[in-house]
Amino acid sequence: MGEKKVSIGNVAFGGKEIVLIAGPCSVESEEQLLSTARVVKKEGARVLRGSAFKPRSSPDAFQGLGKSALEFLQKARSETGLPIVSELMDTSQVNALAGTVDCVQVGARAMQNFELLKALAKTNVPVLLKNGLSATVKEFLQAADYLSKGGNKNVILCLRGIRTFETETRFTLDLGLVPALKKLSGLPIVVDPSHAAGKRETVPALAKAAVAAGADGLIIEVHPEPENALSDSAQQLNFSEFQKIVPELNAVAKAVGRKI
Ligand SMILES: [Mn+2]
Repeated sequence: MGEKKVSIGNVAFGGKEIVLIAGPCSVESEEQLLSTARVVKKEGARVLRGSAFKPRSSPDAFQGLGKSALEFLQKARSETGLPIVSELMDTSQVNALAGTVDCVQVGARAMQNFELLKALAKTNVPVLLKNGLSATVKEFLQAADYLSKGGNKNVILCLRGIRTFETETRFTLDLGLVPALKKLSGLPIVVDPSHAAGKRETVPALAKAAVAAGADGLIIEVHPEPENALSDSAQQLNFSEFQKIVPELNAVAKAVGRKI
């Protein structure tokens, strides 16, 4: 458990309870988001994820629905009661997101966008800060310092793996960093098995291993029809796959003295 608790809405991270954050990679339609929100809530997720603005490697890839996605997220929150987390990429989106969502996600590619971190430091919105694709632990913690030393102490670190020479998994996830980062930062640590794995069949094993390693939360991509998803199609779980892993995660959590 982290020394410091950080809450997204009324959901605390860093206590005995391990928090499941789940939802689609991208918000694609109202129905896609709402149907996913209902299922993940029923299975025990406490926070809903869904990106409105997408940082994509290719300019030809789906860039996100933007403002209308934020409206769908708010609708999903009012229907299910789940607080919402969504990603932002630059300072121009701070006002739109900080006033709308319960937590902003700073993605791997923005971890060293220092102007963005400085702008978020001036708000109180909880930040889910992902490690950069090739960031060292020191650089990751320095990015977190931009937020906390700038005035925003509501920081949750998210491990999503780094780029190595290995291509079998999308990114290489060093779970030894869960206890290391807790000790170094005292902050709650969330693990993202979806982006690390890059393919859905690897997600359950990484998720369970992360719980065993002491993660305070997991962020898992879930989509009604992953094969037709507009982003990260290969790694999103469908509803039955998500339903299947939750009891397994519960069992691992219990084995390490925690609960989901
Ligand atoms: Mn994704």
